[in-house]
Amino acid sequence: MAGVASCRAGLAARGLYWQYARTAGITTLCIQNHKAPQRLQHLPQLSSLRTPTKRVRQQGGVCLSARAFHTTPAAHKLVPFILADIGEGIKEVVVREWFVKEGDVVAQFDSICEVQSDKASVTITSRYDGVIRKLYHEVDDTALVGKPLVDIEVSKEDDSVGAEVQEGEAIAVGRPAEDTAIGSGEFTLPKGKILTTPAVRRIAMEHKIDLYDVQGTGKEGRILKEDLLQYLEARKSGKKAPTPSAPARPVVTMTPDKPVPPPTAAPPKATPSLPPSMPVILGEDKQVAIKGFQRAMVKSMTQAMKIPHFGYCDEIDMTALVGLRKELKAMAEVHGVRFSYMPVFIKAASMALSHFPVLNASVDEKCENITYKASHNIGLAMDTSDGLVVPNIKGVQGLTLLEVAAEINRLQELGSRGGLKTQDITGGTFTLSNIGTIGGTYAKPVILPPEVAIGAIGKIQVLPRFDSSGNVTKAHIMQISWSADHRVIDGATMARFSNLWKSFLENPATMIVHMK
Ligand code: CAO
Repeated sequence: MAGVASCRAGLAARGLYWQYARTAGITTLCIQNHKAPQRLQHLPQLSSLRTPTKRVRQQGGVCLSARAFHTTPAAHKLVPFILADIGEGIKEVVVREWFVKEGDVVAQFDSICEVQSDKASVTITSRYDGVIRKLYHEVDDTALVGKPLVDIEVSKEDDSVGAEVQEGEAIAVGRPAEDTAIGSGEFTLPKGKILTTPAVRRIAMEHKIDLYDVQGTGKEGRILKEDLLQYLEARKSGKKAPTPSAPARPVVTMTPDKPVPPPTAAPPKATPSLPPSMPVILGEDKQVAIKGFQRAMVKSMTQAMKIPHFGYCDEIDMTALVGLRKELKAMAEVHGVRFSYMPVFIKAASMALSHFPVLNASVDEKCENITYKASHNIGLAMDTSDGLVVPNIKGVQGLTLLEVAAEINRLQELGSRGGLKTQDITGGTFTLSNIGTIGGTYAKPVILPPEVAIGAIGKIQVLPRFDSSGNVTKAHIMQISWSADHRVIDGATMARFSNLWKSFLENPATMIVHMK
């Protein structure tokens, strides 16, 4: 009895595989469906499957040319699918979800699983075709980089074996024109090139969506997951989904012809709020492994506490900004952007950093070198259902307030569903933590190494203050608590930076005048 050869790409994509048996010089070819493993076709007495004219007719009515098959005895092999280095020094990940089970047929770019590192979540996809034979981990297990995730049975001729990709880069998918779906119930991806990720392709297939109908808003028209979800949502609600010829996303530019509604009603929240707190009653002690983002916190905060922190606090009179924010919020709403105070805090920080570049810097582990960072990649501490995570907004120095707000919206949306990617979370150069959205006045923020400074923002409160004539007035007051690496930042620098940041917030007109 000869071995079983796994299918080539075309068959695998259809959920089919082929196998042959050779007994007493007689070769038998079978095409089988893994999902419903009944025998579809049986061709006795084939001595050579290389015969170009042989055609195998499936009972379901589909023709497949036998020319596509190459047969050599024992043409299959079992390959451990290794978790490749996913960069950023990540050594281990937690398996969050499996997209395959043992016995499943996978084709190139099919999602294998979703893993979470201590920095972000990543979809692991296959680059070759085969049958999953073994899963090495349960959900929530820790998987090590360089060790197998799954065993896949592949054809010996598959020269792509050993390669795997993560869903970070968009991948061009498309089928050659001659590819057709099997059976009337099957769905085929559109022909030609579509730029998207494997996860998007999988969702599209599950929901029978023609990706050509979906507006891609990513770089060079790539279809992002949000685009597809938006399309699905529109389809469900019966609304017309944006088509590729019409922009699907709010264009973040100020257009003078658009009427700006008066700053009155609060817009509905774009992101789901966290569930209300419930008392937790534990019958007995419970030990839980520290994983995911919490693991990141252990590492970075342990490292951070080796840094001598310098603390500096002040209060900001936000009265003028509270008024202006109402207008900005209404303007942003026209563009589909939710506008809180955070974009102003972040943009003002960037403007102040331009005057104090030593605060937008990083130091090496032994603190022997300091690198002044060209880009202001400002991190914002984010409270998510997965815990604290600090994504950053890249190149704030070149962004408008509205663009900063749109980016915060995007990061919050991703953060709320554990979808932040490595690129969102790495490369920060300075951090702000707005704990005031939850409460509190002062904080003692801990620097996120290798950065050198961080600010914690308190809650805006209405408090009595004296005006310039000595009269008591109602003011909107907010506290700021800075921490800086005292090995490289002196108190005077921190105070001067804070004064400048404060002046932008207290007199927003000065900020507008100096904004580039
Ligand atoms: N004081 C009072 N109200 C504030 C505020 C402050 N300091 N900052 C923001 N708000 C308001 C916002 O304007 C918004 O009100 P509107 O609906 O009227 O606009 C509301 O609070 C909720 O804001 P938000 O949280 O949705 O958005 P944001 O941009 O202000 O903040 C983010 C985003 C990510 C910073 C915030 O959601 C968050 O996670 N904060 C917690 C950060 C944290 O955990 N820090 C500790 C780190 S150390 O463990």
